[in-house]
Amino acid sequence: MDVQLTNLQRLPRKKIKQERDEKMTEEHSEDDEDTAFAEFSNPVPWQKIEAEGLDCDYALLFSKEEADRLFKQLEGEVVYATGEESKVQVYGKVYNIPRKQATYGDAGLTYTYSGVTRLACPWTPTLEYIRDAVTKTTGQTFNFVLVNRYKDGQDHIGEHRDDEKELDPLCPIASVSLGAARDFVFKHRDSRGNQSCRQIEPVKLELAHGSLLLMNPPTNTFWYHSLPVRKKVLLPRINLTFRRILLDSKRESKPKPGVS
Ligand SMILES: O=C(O)CCC(=O)C(=O)O
Repeated sequence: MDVQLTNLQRLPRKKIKQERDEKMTEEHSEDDEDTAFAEFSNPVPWQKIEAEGLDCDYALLFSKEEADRLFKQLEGEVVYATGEESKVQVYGKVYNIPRKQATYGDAGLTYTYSGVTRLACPWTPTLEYIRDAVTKTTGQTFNFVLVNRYKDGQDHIGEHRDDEKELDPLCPIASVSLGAARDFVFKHRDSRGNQSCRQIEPVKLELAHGSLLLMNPPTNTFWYHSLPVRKKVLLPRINLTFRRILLDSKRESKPKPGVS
């Protein structure tokens, strides 16, 4: 299924939040009212993308001019992992990754994926600015971001799910794209590879410069995602996936979204 990103909708959760804000204004002063509405100072038109167990929202968050500026600033600010730090482990074997990666976030946070544990570097001003823009638009807060830089269409990321135990299962993963537009493919876990037990159409999107894709629960339980090789893409792209990592005390009792 190729999703045409033309049919614009508003996020249902935003309406709920606005209703809550209306209630708050009955009880609080005018100053509080301003603060409550400032939270949603960046309304955007959303496209809903749904399939069995897949729930995403897509929008253009930044204008071309602003996205150009943010891309340039990130090129000057983000320090990518090198050497041993830039490798991952799959079934005990160490691999170079076909892109560059960096991790930023709140002090002391770590994130373990593909057999490696990464410590968050302190937020840069631009990452903080983008994180806050995502929060203003979605009402969700994030304490960590994984940065992936693809130098051109040869760089890619294979099929995987973002379902690590330290992620808050109730928080969407917010994916901001800057630079070259790239295809992005979701595949249902039951319809992958030789052992697939069902035929479920993949969901294919193109992630534009300045866009925001929200992967809401339980998407990452049922669907793998990837950014395939596209040899015709000659320009770089930076992707930021904002996440909420559970603090140690909350990790033990993690409920699984969509699984009863
Ligand atoms: O670059 C992208 O759009 C995908 C990144 C991704 O899959 C991830 O950070 O888990």
